[in-house]
Amino acid sequence: MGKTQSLNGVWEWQQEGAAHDAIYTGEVPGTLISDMLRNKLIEDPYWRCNEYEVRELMGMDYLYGRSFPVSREDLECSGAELVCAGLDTIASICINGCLVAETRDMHRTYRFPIKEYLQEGKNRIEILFRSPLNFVRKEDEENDILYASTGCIRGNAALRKAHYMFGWDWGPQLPDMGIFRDIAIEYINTAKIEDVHIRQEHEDRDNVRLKIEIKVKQPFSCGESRVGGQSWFAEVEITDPEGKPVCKTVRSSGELQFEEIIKEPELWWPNGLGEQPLYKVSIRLLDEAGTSLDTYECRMGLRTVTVSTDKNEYGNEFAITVNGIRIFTMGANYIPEDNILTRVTKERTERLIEDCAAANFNCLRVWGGGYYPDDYFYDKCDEEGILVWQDLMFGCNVYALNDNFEEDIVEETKDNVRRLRHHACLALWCGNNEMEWGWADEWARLKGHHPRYKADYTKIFEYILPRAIRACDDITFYWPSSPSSGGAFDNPNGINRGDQHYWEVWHSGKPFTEYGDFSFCSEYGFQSFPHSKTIASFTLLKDRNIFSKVMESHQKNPAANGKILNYIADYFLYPKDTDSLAYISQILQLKAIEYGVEHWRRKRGQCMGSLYWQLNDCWPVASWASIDYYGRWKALHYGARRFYAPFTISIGEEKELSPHISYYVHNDTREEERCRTEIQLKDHEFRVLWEKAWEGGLPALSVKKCMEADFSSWTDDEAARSSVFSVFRLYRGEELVAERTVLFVKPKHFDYKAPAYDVSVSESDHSFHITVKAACFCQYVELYFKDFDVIFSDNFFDITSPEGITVHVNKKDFECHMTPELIKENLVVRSVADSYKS
Ligand code: BMA
Repeated sequence: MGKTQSLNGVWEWQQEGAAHDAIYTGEVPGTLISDMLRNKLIEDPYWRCNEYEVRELMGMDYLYGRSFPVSREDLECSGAELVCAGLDTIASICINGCLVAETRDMHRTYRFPIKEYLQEGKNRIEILFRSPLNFVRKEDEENDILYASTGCIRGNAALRKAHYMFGWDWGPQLPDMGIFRDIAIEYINTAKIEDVHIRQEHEDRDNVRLKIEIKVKQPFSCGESRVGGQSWFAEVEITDPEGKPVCKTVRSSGELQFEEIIKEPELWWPNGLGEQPLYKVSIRLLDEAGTSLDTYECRMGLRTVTVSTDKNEYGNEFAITVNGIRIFTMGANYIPEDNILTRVTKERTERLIEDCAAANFNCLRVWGGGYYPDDYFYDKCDEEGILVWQDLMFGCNVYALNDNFEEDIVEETKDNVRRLRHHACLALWCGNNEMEWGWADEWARLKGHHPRYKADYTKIFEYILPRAIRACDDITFYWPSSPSSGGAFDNPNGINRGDQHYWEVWHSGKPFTEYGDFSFCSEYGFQSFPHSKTIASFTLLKDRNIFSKVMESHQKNPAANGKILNYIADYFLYPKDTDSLAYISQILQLKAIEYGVEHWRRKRGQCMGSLYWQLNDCWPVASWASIDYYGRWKALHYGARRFYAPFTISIGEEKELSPHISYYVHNDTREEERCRTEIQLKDHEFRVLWEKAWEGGLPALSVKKCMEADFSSWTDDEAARSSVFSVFRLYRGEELVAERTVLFVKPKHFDYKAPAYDVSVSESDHSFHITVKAACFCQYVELYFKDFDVIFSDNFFDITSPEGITVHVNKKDFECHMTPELIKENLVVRSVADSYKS
């Protein structure tokens, strides 16, 4: 192909039109806010209320520049392209004083021919970033669109920049800017691989046919196509997951379509349903003499994925179908991991996805109000078996279609579809977040808009973008919006077709016992405060009251603090301090989501998926996330590990607090399971009052009601009702697989005793084992370390017997050498009773 000259590294930058002429250094890839922080020009925007001051700095223009050398040989190339993998967002690019291009879309990869601007010796590139804040403010003044999502600056829909950067109901208004991905010059001397498209055809169980199409770019001046010229060969090599060669084929120019059969394929499965074997496809482009001109490599998981919308007895199912098997989708919605993009790293993203797999997720929805994640996000999802529901980057906005907008959205979609289409994890493309629903149900804030915008909606999401996708990926399922019943404003959030967003619990304040029957709940959620340690990261001691200015600023849903208190009033006693309030809010969040998930899993068949809102945070904040900004698992994430376990149990009350209980076993694996379950009724000092057991087989991909019980003879008595509980256990052989408990009164009326916890710690080669015992029944026992952040094998658990619970911690989770004594010293244990008793 030729040489690639990276322009990453140190750049200079300055504010345009500033009263001073200070020039600072910056790091590329990077962002303005990161560079301001590095130069100590601002304080951290996440600290207290710094957000607003830093936001206003985004109301200026900034010039970035650097010099770079070009040699005589470089100039002898037949073409040179400037390749920008991510420019955020409104940028004018000049080389040696000449305007090369202007950009306005952070989701695109730009390639500009630049040979004519280059000179031998020293060259200078300058990129002027115009203020995104001014752009959207001006747009808002000039256009007739009145809608923006809660917390988001109006006018943002007109700019192809991640919407959340302008604020959301969980995110700050910090529309940063800069060269946030690689920037380089490619000198083209010889033919190069321009594009590779691989399709899988699963003929039968024993054969997968890979159809590989290679597009080669000729070494003529960029943009020109000329027939003839050099001849070349392409070599395709496929290796199996163990690295052994499966096949190697060479073809000459003119016939760059390969078909390879992989015999006895090792299939890729989502997490919980099988392994994730990855084959490797390597392509080399060679000249006649056998010299390598260019290479391409990708990993492939062999699988089919589609979404079944077949009719069923309720309406139409919505079931992600992998290798012909309809799976019950379990996961959450992913939002961008930060407002300051330099803080998103491969390590941090990989850890987040490992945390999803550890909590038994098999899917993430990449929500449309952000930006397309980096390749390493999808690589990790391939490895961990996390299917990706990929929204296109549109959400909660009114879009005006014009020529520039159309060009950008088509090109950005093609760029990203080409980049992502080979990933095993890719399950479906989805047009946008909630806009079909908004138009169809005439959301109050959409009323009064000119009808052209509704027509533009249809053109964009039901014609222009599906066509752009199909041009690059004719296999992956396309869904016009979320929620949707298939498009055309046909009852998008209808409960028995397509997917649903259910926000009556939370936004409408309904109790979580209201979770009804859905075909696939792709959004529903419940807020909580992050752990006190996270609160401490953005507050002074005096701020730590949820109604303080600082705390309210880190709570972007205006009605939320009141809602949390309301729901607490329903279930728990008034917490004694802010720390306990945060703890109780997390338990409520866990209870709320668990209630929904367990209900839908019991309705397996009618319902085929749950993706709760939301997995993560982009800054330290009170939100719907199950993992906070610093990667700390909230109670919900530990809960998810239990309620998303493929093989597990659940307790179904006839109605909340009823003594008539049904007990269920769930098997979402592909193997039949043999198991034993037992129910006990106990008092709070662990005395067994009644018990029953069941043993049997459970077919793959099924749910079964294994027992029922009527506890009314105990619970009729007022005093007994508030001191007995039922525990339900699942065993595989001798192994205790899962345990659930149920009360017959709300926790605020239960007669908890505040115990002295008996903690003992032992160690083995790689782990510490912490046993917590108590003399009485304890609920939602939380363990945390004052000075360390670790993931416990279980947390927010109940103690239901004198043996207590033993949890494990990986030694490598600690940054320093630990001993069982130090563990004991640093560990904090608390449960519900401690939240109100001092
Ligand atoms: C959903 C999302 C987001 C929002 C969340 C919580 O509908 O799509 O717009 O953050 O609700 O309100």
